[in-house]
Amino acid sequence: MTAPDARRSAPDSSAAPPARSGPGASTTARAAAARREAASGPPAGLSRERLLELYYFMRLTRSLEERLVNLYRQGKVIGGLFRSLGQEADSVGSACALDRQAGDFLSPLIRNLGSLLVMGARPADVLRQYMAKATSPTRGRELNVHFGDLERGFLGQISHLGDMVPVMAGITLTFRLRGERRVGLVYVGDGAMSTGAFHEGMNLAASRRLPLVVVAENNGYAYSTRLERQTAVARLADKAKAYGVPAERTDGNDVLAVYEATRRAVERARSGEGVTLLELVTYRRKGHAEHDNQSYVPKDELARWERDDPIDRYVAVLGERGWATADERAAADARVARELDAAVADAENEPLPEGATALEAVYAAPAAQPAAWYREAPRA
Ligand SMILES: Cc1ncc(C[n+]2csc(CCOP(=O)(O)OP(=O)(O)O)c2C)c(N)n1
Ligand SMILES: [Mg+2]
Repeated sequence: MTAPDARRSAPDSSAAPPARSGPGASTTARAAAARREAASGPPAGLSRERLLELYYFMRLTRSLEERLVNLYRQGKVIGGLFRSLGQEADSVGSACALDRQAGDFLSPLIRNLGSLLVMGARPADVLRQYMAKATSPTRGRELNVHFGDLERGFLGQISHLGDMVPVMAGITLTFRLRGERRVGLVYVGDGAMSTGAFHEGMNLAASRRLPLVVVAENNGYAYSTRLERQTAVARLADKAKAYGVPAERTDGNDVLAVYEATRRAVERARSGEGVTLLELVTYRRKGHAEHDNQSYVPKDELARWERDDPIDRYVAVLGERGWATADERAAADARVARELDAAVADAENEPLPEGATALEAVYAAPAAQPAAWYREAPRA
């Protein structure tokens, strides 16, 4: 077993970031990193504008979540608040590898705000959703991230862990049956990979060679449960063998590595070669949600991963390679601040739904059957 794997699977709470392009990365990922190093050019398909866009979306994701934390502390966020601090490269790098023009489609989880933004979700809508405003995509009927936008290419998730894998198997089967060359991408957490639904979905998608990319986000925890306490498999990519599909294991805090690995998987899917399981090794730097104080997380582990921050790492790469100037980055930061100032001002001032509308667009109207779960008001 390689050193980083040994650290990640040790029962002594000493999970550490994987060595960059080191033994924890797959052979293909290492070769790609070496090629990039040698050529000193950006990965295939990435212009300077696109490289800067990756930075913009990671910054937007982090800043939007910071605005949400402020609103949460003011009591303006109605439900739970889920952070993706430290996982921005995972969401942004993978979603950017899809081809939106071709109609590629993704299924996000609670920690994929970055993916939603890449697909075109508007920050104001995310804020409205968290504040349960009447103007939110679900018109105040849901309190955070369970909303979809079929035109922009993302599905409204359901909370049941693992269930989006069979759902996306079904959606990509539809692409196949209609003769469309579209690709689906589904995210699944390390915890969700231990569900029956994950297994059934993987098996279906693999046996039918569906055009699906399965992104396993190994962030070390499921709620307060460490990885090694809920699965005996140290490298989640190894689970691919059970389904007969190829896998790649990549440093999830390196946005370019994530982008490249996802692109390879998307190309395989589009050319009819079927499913790829992509393990992104990253870390959940906050608790499960804002209400969780992470008391079960060793402080030194957290400190080590803070030093592996995906945005800091990308800023260093952009500077060293001369791919973006400090001025260009500052302009992207200013754009993020400007857009979020406007989005927060809009969303905060909008109304909550009227109580009398609570049942609208929830049940069929007129009801097919009388509702058995609430009593009609007594008639006068
Ligand atoms: C089938 C099922 N069991 C339990 C839960 C409760 N639950 C919600 S999120 C979560 C942890 C998820 O961990 P992981 O899949 O690793 O994703 P992460 O939160 O780390 O991104 C649990 C146990 C659920 N939603 N569905
Ligand atoms: Mg997890």
